[in-house]
Amino acid sequence: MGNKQTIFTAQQLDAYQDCTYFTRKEILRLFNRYRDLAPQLVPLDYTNQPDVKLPYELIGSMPELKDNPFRQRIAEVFSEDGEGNMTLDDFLDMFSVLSEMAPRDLKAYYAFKIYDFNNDDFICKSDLEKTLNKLTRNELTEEEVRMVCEKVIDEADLDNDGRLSLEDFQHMIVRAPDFLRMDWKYFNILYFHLFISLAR
Ligand SMILES: [Ca+2]
Ligand SMILES: [Ca+2]
Repeated sequence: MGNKQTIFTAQQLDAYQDCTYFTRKEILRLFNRYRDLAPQLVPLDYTNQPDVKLPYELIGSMPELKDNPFRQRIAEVFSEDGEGNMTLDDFLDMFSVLSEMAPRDLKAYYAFKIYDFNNDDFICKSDLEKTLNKLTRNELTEEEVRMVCEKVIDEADLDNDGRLSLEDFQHMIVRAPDFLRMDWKYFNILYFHLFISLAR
């Protein structure tokens, strides 16, 4: 077979290994998954860094994302264009942060960004309401959502400015040891339990 690895240069693969939690083999496997989403768009040669982006519709249809109520938001946060359309680098970043190997602080940082819907670096009441509505798939009444959000802010807002900074958020998730395991599957479930336990 010879050297079938002509997709990336050795330097490119080293760089991907340095900025993700993946081995070369895993990086190549993810490249293949990325390419399988649109073989007509993604070349087999990345050595000259082609300017390729896959549309959100393809990314959001992947098994890891398709049932996740936050799929669009996750793709937005990890995409350089902020609209969920992903380059290969964006794609590898997303899988890396949501992999088992990524440290808790990094997961917390991205979780914070995902729940900060209006990108103002704070999770405020309207962000929380959106989050909760997505988590419960609109099964709670407006009044229930409002109560839970108020309690969460009440509990977690350490500096009493009525919203959660990244620091408030990090303190909050320290109480949820399972947060470390946050990956595709646990991502929503844990956050939901955290919400409910804080609201009690
Ligand atoms: Ca916000
Ligand atoms: Ca605060």
